[in-house]
Amino acid sequence: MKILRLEAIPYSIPYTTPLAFASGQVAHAEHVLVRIHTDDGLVGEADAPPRPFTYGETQASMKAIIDSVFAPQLIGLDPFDRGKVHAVLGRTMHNQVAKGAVDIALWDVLGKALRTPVHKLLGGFRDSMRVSHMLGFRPAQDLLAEAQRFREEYGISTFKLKVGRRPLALDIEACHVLREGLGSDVELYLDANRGWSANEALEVLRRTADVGLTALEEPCDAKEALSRRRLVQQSPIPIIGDESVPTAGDVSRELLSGGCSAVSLKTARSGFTEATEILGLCSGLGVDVTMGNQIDTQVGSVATVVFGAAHEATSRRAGELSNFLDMSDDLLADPLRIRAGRIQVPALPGVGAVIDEDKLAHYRQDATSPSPH
Ligand code: MUC
Ligand code: MG
Repeated sequence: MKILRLEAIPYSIPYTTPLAFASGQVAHAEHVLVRIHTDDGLVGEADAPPRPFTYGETQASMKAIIDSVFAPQLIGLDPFDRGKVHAVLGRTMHNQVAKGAVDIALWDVLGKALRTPVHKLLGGFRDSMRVSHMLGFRPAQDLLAEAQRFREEYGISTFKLKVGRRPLALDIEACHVLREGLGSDVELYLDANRGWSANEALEVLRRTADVGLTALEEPCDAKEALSRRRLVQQSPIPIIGDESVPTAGDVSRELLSGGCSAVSLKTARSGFTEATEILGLCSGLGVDVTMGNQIDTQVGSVATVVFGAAHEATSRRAGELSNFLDMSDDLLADPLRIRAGRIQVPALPGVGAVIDEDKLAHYRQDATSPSPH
């Protein structure tokens, strides 16, 4: 089998409830659907969500790097020769999200070629994952109402609250309002997206000591190495690295320098191959991992659940899988469902994200003719 052609299809779907957080806001899913065609007629697919404020990639840059740099080097390779594929991708620095989508699309090809769910190829540990929902910037009472609705409608009992880059009192108030309103059987943790200094983070941890938070994600920039290490040493709860740890090398640096004590794994920026390396590194070092959300569509959330449910260590904690609920529409032919707080792994060959072609035709932003490769 040989790679025949790559497509990078830009599309845009509006959010009904835009998500705002310390490092940005997302009101439209302006993503790229990556398709890899093989000479025996298989097509592998994956979603690439650019986060310019976090990784520097844009929808246009992802399309350009796939069309003009990755495609010419990958065409003609056998998708099973994963070492060759990754040597090619690794020659280009950065562009983690574009590489992640190419990697997942190739895994999709492998699963389809073997007529096997990729979830089984990766480990097949469970057939579903518990869901954690991410709450963006809103007044505290609105956040509580949203969390209560998600608990009642979907059975979700783990929430990640976005904090940072606004008065500390607002974040502290939101923590207390959520805990008082939701009771003690709900898990709450925070993500500041680099919106605080280490000292501010310590102050918030002191003033929320009675809230029972389970973790704090990316409190301040990883470049503030000394103060981050002090925060990790003094914090009573794990400090999760997220945007500071997109690659296995970054994970090594942050863990070994004491910049974080747990890791958020995101298939959107690490693909399945690098996510496997990161998972091995964390397991070997005895470090907890969480399956994170890159503000993913249903297509991206399927990839997260496929990887997360495949391993014991990634399915221990609830994965961030539900932000597609804030979108007005999606590309999946068979929409994802959250029941009793869980999402089921699709039992289909490949990754299992089947695209609705009418929806793609409706939301795609390019001409519908295939790209030159
Ligand atoms: C998160 O966990 O930080 C925000 C930016 C991004 O890349 O992912 C989200 C959620
Ligand atoms: Mg985060």
